[in-house]
Amino acid sequence: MKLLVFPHSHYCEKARWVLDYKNIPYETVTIMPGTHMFTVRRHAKNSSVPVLLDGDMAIQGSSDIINYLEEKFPDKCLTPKDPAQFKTCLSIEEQMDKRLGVNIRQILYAKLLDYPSYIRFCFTYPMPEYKKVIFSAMYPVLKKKIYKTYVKSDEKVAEAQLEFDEALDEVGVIIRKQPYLLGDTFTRADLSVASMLSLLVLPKEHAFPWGERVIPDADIKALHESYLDHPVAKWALDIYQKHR
Ligand SMILES: N[C@@H](CCC(=O)N[C@@H](CS)C(=O)NCC(=O)O)C(=O)O
Repeated sequence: MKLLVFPHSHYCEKARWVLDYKNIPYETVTIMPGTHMFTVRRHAKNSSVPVLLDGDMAIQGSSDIINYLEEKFPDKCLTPKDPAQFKTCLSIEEQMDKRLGVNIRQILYAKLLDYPSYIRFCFTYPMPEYKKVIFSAMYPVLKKKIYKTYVKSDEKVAEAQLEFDEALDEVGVIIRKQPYLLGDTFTRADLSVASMLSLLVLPKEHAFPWGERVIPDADIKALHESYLDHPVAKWALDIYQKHR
């Protein structure tokens, strides 16, 4: 199996975590942003990663990848069997992929796009030097594209910040009463929420070496630090430590 990824992407992290959790052998294929569209569209409908390639099959999207892996490798199951729990679990995953995942990407890109060497490290971390040079040459165009697609405007970033905080607090209410989002058992809902927060809490167990890179700006560092005492940030780090 092969997993097409951007190394730092939280959706890619979610898919990779499931593969690792279930001890499934696979190869990670890091693809170049920009030209990734051609690579990904050779296999799948949209241009987004993660995409899992298994023989002739291409599965796109982190949740569909989990569904596929749960069916093919039922050991170490991450999806509740009980119908009510199943519904709640998938609903948390779907909602938080958007309310935490989409919003944190928007908030961070709004600040990080002014730091090309940091962005280059995130996208090209395991690539050969010549690809890093190509990335730098493409960056002015990529920056505009990323801004237009994910950041949009200062007003939208302010809205994203409010939505993100609200979603984080909702997760906080659940985990105040119990160790995992569905009670006493680790499920794909926990794995998804912790993955969505990986960009914020920078866990050391993550496949991408956050620690090798100093956060490029005091303002961004302050943003990360302002969340470190949030119970959900602490919980996410704990989930990483126990299950990643
Ligand atoms: N809902 C999707 C979201 C995937 C996604 O947004 N991927 C981004 C990277 S974080 C991407 O590939 N962007 C480039 C593109 O869409 O062409 C999932 O869960 O996999």
